[in-house]
Amino acid sequence: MGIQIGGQIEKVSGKKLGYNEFVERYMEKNQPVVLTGLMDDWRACRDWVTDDGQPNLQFFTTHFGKSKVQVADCGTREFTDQKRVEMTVADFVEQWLGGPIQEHSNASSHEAMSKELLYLKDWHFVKEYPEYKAYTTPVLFCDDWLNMYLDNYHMHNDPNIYSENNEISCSDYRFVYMGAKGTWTPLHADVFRSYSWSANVCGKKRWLFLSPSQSHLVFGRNMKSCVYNIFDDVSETNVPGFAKAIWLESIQEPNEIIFVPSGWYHQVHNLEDTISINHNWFNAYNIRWVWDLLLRDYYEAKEYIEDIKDICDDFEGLCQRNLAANTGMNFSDFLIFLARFSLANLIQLHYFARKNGNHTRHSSPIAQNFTFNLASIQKIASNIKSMEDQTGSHGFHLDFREALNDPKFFKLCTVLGRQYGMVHMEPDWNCDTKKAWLDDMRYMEILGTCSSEVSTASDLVKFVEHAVAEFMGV
Ligand SMILES: O=C(O)CCC(=O)C(=O)O
Repeated sequence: MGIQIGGQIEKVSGKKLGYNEFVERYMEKNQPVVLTGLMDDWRACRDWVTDDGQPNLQFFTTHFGKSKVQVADCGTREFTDQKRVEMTVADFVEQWLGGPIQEHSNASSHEAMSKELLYLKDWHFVKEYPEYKAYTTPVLFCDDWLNMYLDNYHMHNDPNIYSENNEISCSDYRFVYMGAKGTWTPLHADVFRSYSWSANVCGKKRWLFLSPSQSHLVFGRNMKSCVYNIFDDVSETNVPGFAKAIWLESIQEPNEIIFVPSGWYHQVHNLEDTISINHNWFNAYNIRWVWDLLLRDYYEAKEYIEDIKDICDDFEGLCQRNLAANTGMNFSDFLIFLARFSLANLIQLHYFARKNGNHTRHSSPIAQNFTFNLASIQKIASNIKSMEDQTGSHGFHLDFREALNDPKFFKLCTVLGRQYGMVHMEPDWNCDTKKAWLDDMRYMEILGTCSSEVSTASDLVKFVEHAVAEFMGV
């Protein structure tokens, strides 16, 4: 029996959709949408596509042929994902052009037919070729805390976990995907339960989505193993709810961008030879999802080693190390990220108030956004604090005064200002130099009136509360 499709994802003109409307209708409500008309001037759409709309594979070999990339063998499962191999782009293109020609009209026999179909995935193209400027991120997706942060800091720093491999794979979440007709991505929800957007430079994709309220229906009885391929003959005994799941579908055409909300499980099939660009990101609207996943993964990591608890010197430490290895960050990483980000928002807000007058902060969308960010961080930090009885407290250390002298932090602040300037169409609102920043910060009473060091969730809550009270008149 096939899957039940309940409807199609809405398609909307991205040119006509204002930022606030995108927030209200899709980000805040966590609903998927396909946006058209946002890729008109992308260099990728010219350079990477032949006149007849096919991937210009020769261009990749000539210009990026030496890049080492991860390639999934779509016919071979390895644990919860497809088997991956590393190869150069030139070798990938050669195999694609020389590979077997296969027809895929019936998705139900997909696995048998997709043997040796190679799919280049998760290519950190922007990191590798920053000068090339293949595309500009649409403004609707610019409120991106994840990539802003990773451009300056690592999410996790433990040298025991932090391998060279990790260095590349965790450097950012901006990717290029390339695959022939028939390549596909198994059912999953995105990393950190982030949002993602995926843009078709050429080719066509079929997306199948399951809303988070139904995600339990694709898990086995123990809620641990997720269905791999929804077109397989999924056993009623192993996954009792599967037949009840109602899927949403989208056929994504070239030059269309799909917005994938947090926690929506999805499976994706390339219906034609396809190149796509995608980003994962999170911000104040979905940061709650990131924390919920982290907490769930923490309990799972703990349960997994429960039997060695009594013989373990530092059981909590081991849980946190395993959490970082499995999820990509642990509680301290998350807290330090939140602390840096709250300071950056606070500085921007303070700077805004000094430049434009305190009275403008309620009417300005940009100031409202910084305020909203701080409020969302405060909520999450309070939640982490309230869990500390169960999870223990998680040592991290951030000295705000030291951060102010750190060039990486300056960059984070500056990029934050620039991004929100773009999002709210005030591109020039923040064009001051580093010197001006420093002068401004000297007046930051906040660092004088409450401790400038944070090392627990409680410290962070206090700091943000104090900041909110000081600058927002709350
Ligand atoms: O395009 C694909 O094959 C998968 C993309 C995806 O899962 C995503 O962007 O979240």
